[in-house]
Amino acid sequence: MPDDSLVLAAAQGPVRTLTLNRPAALNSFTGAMHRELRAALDAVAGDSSVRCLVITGAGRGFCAGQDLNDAELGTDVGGVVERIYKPLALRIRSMPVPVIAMVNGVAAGAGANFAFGCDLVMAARSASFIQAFSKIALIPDCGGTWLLPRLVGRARALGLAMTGEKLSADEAERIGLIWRCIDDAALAEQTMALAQRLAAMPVKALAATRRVLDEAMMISYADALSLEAKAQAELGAAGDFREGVTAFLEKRAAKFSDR
Ligand code: T3D
Repeated sequence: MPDDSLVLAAAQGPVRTLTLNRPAALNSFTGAMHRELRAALDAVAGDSSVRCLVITGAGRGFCAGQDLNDAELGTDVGGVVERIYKPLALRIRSMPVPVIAMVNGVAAGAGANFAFGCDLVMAARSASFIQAFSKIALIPDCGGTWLLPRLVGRARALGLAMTGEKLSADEAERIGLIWRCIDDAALAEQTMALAQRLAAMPVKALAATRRVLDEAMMISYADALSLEAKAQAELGAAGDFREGVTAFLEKRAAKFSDR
């Protein structure tokens, strides 16, 4: 029987894959899909056996942003952004494991910024990114105003946001907006290889890297150095650090387990 869940979950060892599953509407967000996604993300965060998360879309699209037909969300745009998109963006950014967006097709509006909020974006060569907001008289949300200038600079951020032009995955990689553009046929395999590689790494340190790097962008150089010292104090007292150093000295592969 086909699974009619709006978010599908699959495990491959320590890697969990969540697939947005509304392919007929390019996996655009409805209230119901938001609720399933939030529950699935919370489940991943609470499951210590998961060490890397991959998020992708079913069918030919990744996510076309807000479902513009969804009556549940259509009435109070500001409220929806505050109550639903903000917690989603913050949830992704606070996951205890690395998060990879595997962008299999078009990512538009909040769907594009949802992907950019992930730690690494792997996109199919046929995929594209569209800041579709200006076409419906909105501004970029789901973190777009914060993420875009930091990822590609003000000029490109404004160009993308104002024109709403479609950006190819090739070009997105070239300008540093995403991690890798991959031939379509190799996307799943290469993404899973990366996910398994990250899962074998000290994921607690990787999540701390994301947190400190984000915070460091908003504070002084001296404060960033202090923040690094604080994070290293915590990580240096943890088991993964002892294991990493011991493994190096014993000339063997490290087995990391902290989360
Ligand atoms: O409350 C709030 O609104 C606040 C939150 C705002 C956040 C946002 O994300 S605002 C931005 C919303 N997204 C968009 O404006 C994108 C709209 N979609 C498009 O521009 C195009 O669909 C794409 C460029 C993404 C892809 O174009 P194309 O030609 O490859 O596909 P298509 O034919 O347009 O779409 C395929 C189907 O998906 C189609 O349905 P149909 O005709 O086959 O029954 C289309 O209506 C549906 N679809 C695509 N995007 C959405 C959608 N249905 C509802 N909402 C969508 N966003």
